[in-house]
Amino acid sequence: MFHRKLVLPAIAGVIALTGSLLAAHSATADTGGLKVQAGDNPPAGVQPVGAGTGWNIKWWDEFNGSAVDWGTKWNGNSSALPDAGRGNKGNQQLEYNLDRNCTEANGAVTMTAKREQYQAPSGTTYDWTSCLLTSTASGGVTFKYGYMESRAKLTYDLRDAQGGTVADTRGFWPGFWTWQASGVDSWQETDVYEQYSDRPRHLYLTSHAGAKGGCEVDLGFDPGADYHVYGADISASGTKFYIDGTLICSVAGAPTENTNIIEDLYVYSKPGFDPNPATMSAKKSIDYVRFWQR
Ligand SMILES: [Ca+2]
Repeated sequence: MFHRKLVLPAIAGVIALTGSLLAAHSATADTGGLKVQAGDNPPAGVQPVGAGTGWNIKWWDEFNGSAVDWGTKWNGNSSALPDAGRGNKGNQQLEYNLDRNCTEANGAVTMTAKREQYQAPSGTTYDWTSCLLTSTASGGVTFKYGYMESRAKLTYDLRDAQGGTVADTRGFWPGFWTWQASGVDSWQETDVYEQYSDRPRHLYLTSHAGAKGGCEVDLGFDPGADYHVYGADISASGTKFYIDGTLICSVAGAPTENTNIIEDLYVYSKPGFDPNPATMSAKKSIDYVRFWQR
């Protein structure tokens, strides 16, 4: 989740996920809609979408409760952000991440980015708040290899001060990624997806670890219109990126040290790509996060 000026050199090419490619994979394509289920457990024996079988689920959050599992599964601060783990203006981020901006209800956790002045304990003032989830809590998950998957609806529901819809979607930078675990002193990062919402259908899938590598994809759907499944098979021999069960690209990059999962909804500060002056809020919702190993 470093801004795209740093991401571009690792890009292998742009892949168009066209209608015909989606049709060819219709057996595994996600059909949308929030699939609310009883309890906080995934379906028995559930496998990653489209990434083979033989996986054992090791950790999950189905977000089917009434509050985020702060301190048990998740923490709201990460060592990736130098201002108390919650702000990182040096990385073109406008937001300070507060737990209160993550809410869990109706089978999903929703992150809300809000245009509001907030003074951090450091004294730095931010113009936006948002929130992040990272799996560093005592009942979280730390790993080097495995399959991580999230079913989510990316930047959506942009609103102005009167509560009206804002058509200009720019200014948001949601991601689902990993970051080096506590005590690891080397760059270990896998970005299962990054979206810059000025081009909402264009995602960046990147390994910043080991041999590195990544690709860009033009989706055949609007990822803010409904839920879709984003996953990565991270192994010693490389990383494979999947969307709705379709293998998008394989790269040689793979971590060499332990990592934790992060979900976020950053607010992007690059001039011309920052939020429309009318935009007061935006959302991202997550149906679940699941992690498997073989
Ligand atoms: Ca759910």
